[in-house]
Amino acid sequence: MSDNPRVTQPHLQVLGKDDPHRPRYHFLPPAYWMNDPNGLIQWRGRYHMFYQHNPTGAFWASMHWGHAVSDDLVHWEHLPIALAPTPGGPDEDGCFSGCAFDHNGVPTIMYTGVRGQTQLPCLATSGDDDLITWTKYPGNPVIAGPPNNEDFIIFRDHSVWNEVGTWYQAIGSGIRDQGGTALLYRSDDLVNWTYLHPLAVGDQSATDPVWTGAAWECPDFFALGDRHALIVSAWDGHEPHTPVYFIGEYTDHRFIPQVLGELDAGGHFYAPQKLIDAQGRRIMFGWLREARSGDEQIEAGWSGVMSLPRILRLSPEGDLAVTPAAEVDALRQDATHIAGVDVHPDDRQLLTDVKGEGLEIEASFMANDAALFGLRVRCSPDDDEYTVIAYDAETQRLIIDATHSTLNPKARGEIRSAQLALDEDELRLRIYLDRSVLEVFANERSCISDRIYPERVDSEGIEVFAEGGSVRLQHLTAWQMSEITP
Ligand code: DQQ
Repeated sequence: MSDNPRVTQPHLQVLGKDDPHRPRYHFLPPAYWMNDPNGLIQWRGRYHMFYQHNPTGAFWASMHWGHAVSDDLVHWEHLPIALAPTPGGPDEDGCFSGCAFDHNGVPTIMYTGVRGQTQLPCLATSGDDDLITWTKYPGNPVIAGPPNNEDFIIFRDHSVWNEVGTWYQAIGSGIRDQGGTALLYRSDDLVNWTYLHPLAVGDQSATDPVWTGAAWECPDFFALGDRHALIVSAWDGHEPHTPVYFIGEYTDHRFIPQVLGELDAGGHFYAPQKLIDAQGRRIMFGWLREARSGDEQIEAGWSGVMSLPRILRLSPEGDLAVTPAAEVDALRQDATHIAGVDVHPDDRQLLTDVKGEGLEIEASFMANDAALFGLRVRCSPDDDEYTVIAYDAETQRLIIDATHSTLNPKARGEIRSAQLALDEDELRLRIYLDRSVLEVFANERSCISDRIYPERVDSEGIEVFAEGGSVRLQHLTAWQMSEITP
């Protein structure tokens, strides 16, 4: 049964070209809705990205798998939709999230087929090296239902791996009144699966250092240095909450988490997934959710953006280190360098040589005695609009304050923060501004992403500021970034 869905492609027509908020160097489909990255895989040297996609409008419905391919993780070519619901099949109401892997040279996908209220694991394979054509396994679903020894509240999304010839998969779930879980299964052939036990279980009554949710969506389990990492998207029972990571020991097919943290504290990065490339890099993408109203998204004709590729490493302290992939540097164009700016207590300075809506900014601060310091970006000349990227020395938190990012009352902005201890009082920032996208990486460790929708065309300024003491901006380089789409 060949199910390659040559459904009408929105891919020929780009929608929202005149929308000032449509990103230019982050990946998104030509039109309509996108959410989770799916099936990330390097195949025959090329990076493939599939993604949750509604090809009928810029709203969540009728999940298909969109598809794009890249040689460098940054420039993408749009390809036909890879998976579409099959009428009368176990995925007739949607092809939800999943992963891709190599089964003896055959590209294979495990995804969640949705039919009515039922969400079950389904398999598909591709016969071509461009991963264009996919055939669904006629015996789908390959697991008939969740285990019945507990009250599980969801059963979807897949992480599949091989251990010396045996297949394992973790499926996202939650144990009612207890917390999120990833259910571990084993198989010799990908078709017959035996349930083993929960790989790990969260505690929904605990909030420190981060709440891990009522259920876990999109589990991703993999070796990281000499440990293992489990990434899950904490779901609150109704909607996305936050992606979290656990690092720990994996022995006897049980995972014992030792470290828990938030992957991105901005509240708009969700459902991340990693791929492992030929260099052994763990490269993660996540869905950057919109923050403006549903009506505005539909009117714009597009919704949802993919984050830049992020490299995951184990830090020397045994924590997760996150940095942008080096390939992103290829987008840098004209550079402006600023060296040695002393900012006096409660002062703010406009960096007159730097402005824009499509920038990378690399900055290093020496904290001195300021209580709060950092940059303001996308500033209008008269303070109508601005977004603050700050470090609070007392609480040791990196902050994004988007409460003044737009004059549009329907594009909400919030204050979000992440724990960050400085190394020898130095704050190193890498900031990616791409119209409505803001991604901030700090000290090669923390990450906060946000969505901002400034209304004014002159909201392009960059300022440096200090409150309650002074700070030294040791150096700052800003690059105009080139577009990735024609
Ligand atoms: N999105 C998919 C689900 C997943 C959720 C549906 C996470 O498979 O649990 O679009 O954003």
